[in-house]
Amino acid sequence: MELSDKGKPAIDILQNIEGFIGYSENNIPKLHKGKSRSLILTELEDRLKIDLNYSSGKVLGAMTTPPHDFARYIYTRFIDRNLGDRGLNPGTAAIEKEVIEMLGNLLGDPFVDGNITSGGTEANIIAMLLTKQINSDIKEPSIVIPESAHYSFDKAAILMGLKVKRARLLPNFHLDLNHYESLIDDNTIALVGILGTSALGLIDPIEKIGKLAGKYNKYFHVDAAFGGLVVPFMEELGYKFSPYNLKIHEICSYTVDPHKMGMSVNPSGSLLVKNSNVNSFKFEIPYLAGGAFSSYNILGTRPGASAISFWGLMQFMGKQGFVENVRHCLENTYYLRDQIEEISQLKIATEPDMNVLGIQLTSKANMSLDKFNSLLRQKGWALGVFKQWNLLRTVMMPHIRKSHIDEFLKDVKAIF
Ligand code: 0PR
Repeated sequence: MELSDKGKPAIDILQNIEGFIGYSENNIPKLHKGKSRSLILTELEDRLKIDLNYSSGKVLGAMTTPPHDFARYIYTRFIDRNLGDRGLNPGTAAIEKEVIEMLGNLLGDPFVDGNITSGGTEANIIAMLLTKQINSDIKEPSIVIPESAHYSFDKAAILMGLKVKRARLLPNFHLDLNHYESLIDDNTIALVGILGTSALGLIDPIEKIGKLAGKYNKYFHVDAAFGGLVVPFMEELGYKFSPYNLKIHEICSYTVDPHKMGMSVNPSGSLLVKNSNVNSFKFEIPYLAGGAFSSYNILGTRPGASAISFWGLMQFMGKQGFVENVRHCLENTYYLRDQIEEISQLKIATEPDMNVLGIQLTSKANMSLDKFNSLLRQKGWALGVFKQWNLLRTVMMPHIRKSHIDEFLKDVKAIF
């Protein structure tokens, strides 16, 4: 049957094509024949069953977790607030400012400016845009990032025509600071350090990078999308860290994501900006109904409910609530680490700095990482895969229970 058959309804033609599986309902139903809510909800429940669910524990390698119930409630209640036009929503704008101050306070400096963003990607891109504007006289701008930096910096580089210089990692996956420094030159417009790398949750030497930023007079951005809401709470639990927070005066901006370890709703990131170091370059839209306001965002219309929910969640949980949550995540991390060390076919990639644990195969496994991962996937386990470092990532997010880890280990042992 040819597609060009004339005189036949299109659907008849389609039905004769190998692989045709049925009518796809990608048209809006005719208005007068809209379906009932319950029918639609039943259909959605049914269709979305194939999405992995967090309560199964199988989402063992992602940096997301179901948002806290109270954050969900607040989000839906105030879902109509648009921070893109702050003058129309002065209450929401004030709440956003308080959230930024609270995050700043947690990270060592309440006198920061900033905004809630759609996530870490947007925050990192804005930071690169800020330094690009500040250094507009540099014709071939480049940024120096650790090899372990998130893809958002590559996206920023593509968007702004930046050259990316990647500093090597040492065998233990920590940053090779000597190599990092060797990449800095006159064209460098940003130094980036990470608090909680995507692959292994490792902490870069933030204070030392700050010293380099001072020495070479460079813009310094810290990507604490994950670790920004982990490390301060670990300190409360007695863990000691070399200086990492906004008290380091060379830092210009800082990314922290409430939708990761802040247990808030998607989308919720944030960019904290140190006014003292950044000559307040903001985007101003003059024609808005609520009046001209400027912000650091790339998005226009943006969910005020993200700011409001995280404000409510911080009030509700208090510092102690987050501390307990982090304690639970760390207990699971160390439990998994100890168990992995008992399995001769596996080893940990490096000692964890927070609740992210990398797993590698030993020669005893006699199997490729791809094969191991696909066997785990067949059993439903979703881990992060970092092929360049031959490791699988597990993230002990708040929804993970010890019983999930035991299930995982049972399946792992059955593979060998
Ligand atoms: N900075 C770091 C250090 C990150 O790990 C991430 C993303 C970002 C920035 C960007 O954040 P957004 O995704 O909010 O823009 N970290 C997660 C990761 O790469 C993103 C993610 C989350 C991916 C859940 C998959 C997933 O299922 O793992």
